[in-house]
Amino acid sequence: MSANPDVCMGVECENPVMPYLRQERMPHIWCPGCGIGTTVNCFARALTDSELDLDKVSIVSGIGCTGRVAGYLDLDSFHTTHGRPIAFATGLKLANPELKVVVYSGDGDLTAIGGNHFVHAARRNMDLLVVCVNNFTYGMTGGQCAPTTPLGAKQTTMPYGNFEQSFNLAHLADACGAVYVARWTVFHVKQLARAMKEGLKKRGFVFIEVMAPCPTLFSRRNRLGDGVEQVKYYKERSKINHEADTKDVALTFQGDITVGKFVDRERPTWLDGMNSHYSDVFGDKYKPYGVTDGED
Ligand SMILES: Cc1ncc(C[n+]2csc(CCOP(=O)(O)OP(=O)(O)O)c2C)c(N)n1
Ligand code: SF4
Repeated sequence: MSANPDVCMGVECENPVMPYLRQERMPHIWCPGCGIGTTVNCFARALTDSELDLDKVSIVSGIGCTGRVAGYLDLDSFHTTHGRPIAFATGLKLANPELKVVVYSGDGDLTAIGGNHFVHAARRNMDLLVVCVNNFTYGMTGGQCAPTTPLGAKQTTMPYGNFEQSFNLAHLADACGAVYVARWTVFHVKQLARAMKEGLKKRGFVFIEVMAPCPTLFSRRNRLGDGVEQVKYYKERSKINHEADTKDVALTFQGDITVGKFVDRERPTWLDGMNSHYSDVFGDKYKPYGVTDGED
């Protein structure tokens, strides 16, 4: 019997997510109603469904509330410095191409301080699955304005409403060359788990944006209610459109939300490009590096 059984209608059953968590790290730091935990649940289900050898899956986070994910998952986990998870993950992948390397971090970590690494890893088609929990704010440090904060939303550093243009992350990833780009919310748990599974299986730079509530900071400052209210908003205002052009899916403050798998294409990964280039230059003298990289 499991050490952590749930009781459901009088029957003890193990929560399927438990084996993926480091029990000794519980309780977690996330606030009630925070959306990050829901994304972790989806990711654990995706790991099960992917049937990958977990000894060959690594997870890398930066700093932030979302950055805690790596520390809670019972994988080879790396909790790196703010803005650097993609740089770290790139090194990890190139040192050991057999690994499936997942970057799991917040919108600030990945696209503010880490924005440079983000655009170049997408351009190079580095073989990484990047999951970005977008709560439109810097949660861990008290709710400052992020590159994703929609126009008009209030933040500690924008008390009269944000006047800066925000990033459309899906379009950014697409324009830089990501081979897979999807957006879901924490209301869309089935679709999110499926996207994560696809992302785990796909070679190249995969970007999955997940809209998630930060009730403690973003919602409170903007008087949007608790986490459940935000999930209701996601439910009511989301429209699935897999065909959408990413330039048309920008998010606005409490406006309509386009979700779906926007991009799914093939392009040589960075390692593919290097191997093919040096094979052309050096012929048989060159031994391709990491050729079993990511094969199912
Ligand atoms: C070099 C550096 N600059 C700033 C910080 C402070 N800091 C820690 S987390 C964070 C922002 C986190 O926001 P986000 O990545 O959106 O994650 P969230 O907490 O919302 O999940 C900042 C600015 C830091 N730790 N290191
Ligand atoms: S501050 Fe916001 S993002 Fe951080 S744990 Fe709390 S609700 Fe989640």
